[in-house]
Amino acid sequence: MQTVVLAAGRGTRMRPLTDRQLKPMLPVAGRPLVAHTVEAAADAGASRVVLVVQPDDGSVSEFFGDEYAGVTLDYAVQTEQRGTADAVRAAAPHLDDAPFVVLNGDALYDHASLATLYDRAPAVGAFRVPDPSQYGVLLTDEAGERVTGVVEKPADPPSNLVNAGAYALPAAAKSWLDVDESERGELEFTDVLARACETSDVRPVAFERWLDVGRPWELLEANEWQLGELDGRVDGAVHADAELSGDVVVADGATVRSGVVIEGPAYVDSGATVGPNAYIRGSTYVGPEANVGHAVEVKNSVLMAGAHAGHLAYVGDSVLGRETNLGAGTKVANLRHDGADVQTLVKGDVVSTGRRKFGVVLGDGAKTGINTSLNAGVKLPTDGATRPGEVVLFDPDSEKGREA
Ligand code: TTP
Repeated sequence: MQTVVLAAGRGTRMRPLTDRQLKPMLPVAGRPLVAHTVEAAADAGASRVVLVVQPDDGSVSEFFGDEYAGVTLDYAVQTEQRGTADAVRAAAPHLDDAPFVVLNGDALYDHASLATLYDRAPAVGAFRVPDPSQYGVLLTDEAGERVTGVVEKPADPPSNLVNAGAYALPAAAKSWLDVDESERGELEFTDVLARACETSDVRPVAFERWLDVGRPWELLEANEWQLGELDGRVDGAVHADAELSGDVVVADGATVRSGVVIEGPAYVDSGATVGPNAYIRGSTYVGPEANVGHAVEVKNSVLMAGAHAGHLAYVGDSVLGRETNLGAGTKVANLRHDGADVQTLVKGDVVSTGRRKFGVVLGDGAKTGINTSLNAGVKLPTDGATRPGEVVLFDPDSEKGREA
């Protein structure tokens, strides 16, 4: 079935990581987040994919070209980020007069569940979460076999089945895309779904696994998921006395020096260097040209392209943006003494990450002075810097960060 993948969002909740990179292009286990969406679609039965992209961005088309994972790709430009219905409207001229699937390009889907969605059209992907109040919650008939609507962020959720941003709709839905602005000022695809529910029996397809990647710790979770599915392979240079265990990928052009211990799952991407005497463990991605140097321990973290932790550092449960640099002796806290889940700021609000272990987020180009200590949940802005010996307890420039 022809499939629209939405990749033109602003990614404001993912800041500062999205200041210079598009959210769909953030790395997940060695390729962009949206590549996982396209692969899932291809596996599930997409005949052709229309990617909706931002006007001045070539990064998506540069990565994919006109064929990927065995499917042909087309690009539709959404000129202004007015909402998901508007994004699909941009794709409409590229669609044949036939049923189509719409997928958010910033989520991970399990392939088998997605295949069920394709088979059962008209249908909407659903996922059970413990606290649905922050999601669009699906309303169904009593038997749970037909979707009757969606309520956004309900105070009193009618069920714990949330909208997974995956829709298989009839051809007629192409003419329902002129929706009114919602309360939050967007043109929402859920209004198109509501119309589909009025005119046909839209089935909920419960996904076994699904992850919406909207906030920085969800990028860690996406990497945890996808690194966990890797088969180890060594294409790069690994010193004879380095110890690799579990599934570890050392890509072509990567170097693992002497005395290094890597406990997989882990991925050391092309051009990256690790060691000598470094320790990498637990779902860690070391991006292209990144460096993990002598006496550096990295646990469960994402180091994007060109990130450097050269000497004597600890990085746990953290995301380091591109071309970041940690001065010698930089330490990251990733656990609160009271054992509570780590909180962080998202668009100025204090939010729980739902994780007992969460470290820091560094925007592209951020640098720490030697012996910097970074508290759990701290974010350094794009190109931000700390002084030598600085202790960063709260997000810089944010009084509210103190509450976290
Ligand atoms: P959202 O996650 O709702 O929006 P976003 O990605 O812009 O992130 P944030 O809320 O943090 O600013 O979007 C869901 C999907 O739809 C996602 O894959 C991006 C895509 N999208 C578009 O393609 N165009 C749009 O105008 C919007 C709002 C979203």
